[in-house]
Amino acid sequence: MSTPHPASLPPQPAVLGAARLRVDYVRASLDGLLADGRVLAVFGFGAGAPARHDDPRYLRVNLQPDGAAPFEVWRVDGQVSADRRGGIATAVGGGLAFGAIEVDEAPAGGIAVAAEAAYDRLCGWLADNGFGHVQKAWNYIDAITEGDGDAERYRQFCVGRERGLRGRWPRYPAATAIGCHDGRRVLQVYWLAAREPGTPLENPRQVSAFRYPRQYGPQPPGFTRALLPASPALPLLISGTAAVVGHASMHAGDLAAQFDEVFRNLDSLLLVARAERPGLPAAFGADSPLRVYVRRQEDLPAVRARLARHLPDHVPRLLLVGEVCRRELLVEIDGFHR
Ligand code: 3EB
Repeated sequence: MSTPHPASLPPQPAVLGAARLRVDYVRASLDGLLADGRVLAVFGFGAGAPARHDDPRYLRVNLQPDGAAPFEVWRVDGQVSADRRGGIATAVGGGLAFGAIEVDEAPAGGIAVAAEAAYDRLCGWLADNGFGHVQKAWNYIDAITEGDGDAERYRQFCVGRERGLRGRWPRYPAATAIGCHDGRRVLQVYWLAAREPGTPLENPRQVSAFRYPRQYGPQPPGFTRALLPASPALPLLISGTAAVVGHASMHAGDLAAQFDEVFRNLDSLLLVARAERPGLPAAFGADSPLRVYVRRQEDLPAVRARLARHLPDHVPRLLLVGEVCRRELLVEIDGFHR
């Protein structure tokens, strides 16, 4: 086939040149991974992972993995340029942006003020850099359920997050909020942003989190259950999904029953996503890397066994010890799907 003169080319289908993202769990050297100019971000997990790297694309999440964890690697279609300034680490490439910020709670004056500062600065960076649309935000919060009633740290985080946004986001992104126990009292937020808005998805089995009733705190959590990016080459971004039906926690203390409920929620979410994008596979597969957050370390063997019943072996999964933001919830799953 001869190559037509560029001027005679028909308008390109939207998928050409559209942002792409590949997410993999990889066992390799960190320096080796970062040598790839198309890597947007690399995550290490727990005390066994390097605490930091000069390269702004590396971030350690302080959650203990189940055994020796691989790195989670995000790759894009295009050269990535990374930067660290004013305490925000960022990487831009292939039409996407990764960013991470850590805010020390003590000088900030507590978790609410730290969350407000983190989200205010996140919004500022996005506005300055033309990435108007956060697709997903991950939030890691020390001692997330400490404090009673409205003083609980997660509820205060929700208050601060909303204040920091100052109404600047037309719609909520997908999100994860998980507790760690590293004692640092440093709020860690990172995000994936695009230039185009995506489609927020809600789960018909669950009350939208941003409509949770007052009993869960003064500020309903600002997130959507999943976000379908505009580019069909980007995966569905699934928020942290726990055993919440309606707005209630189900099966308090019963790990197996909570697990089944989480998978009913995920199945329901996939149905909604497939109604929007019929090309999405009906079941999780090799391109659906999932993170499984488990409250109690001693539950890990049971979680491994439970996962084997719900997922075929080729679905990549990473088990991390982390606390769901309601004390009675033992497990939460988030991830990507395409
Ligand atoms: C829930 O369904 C579980 O505050 O950003 C999941 C995902 C949860 C994200 C957040 C909270 C958040 O309410 C908790």
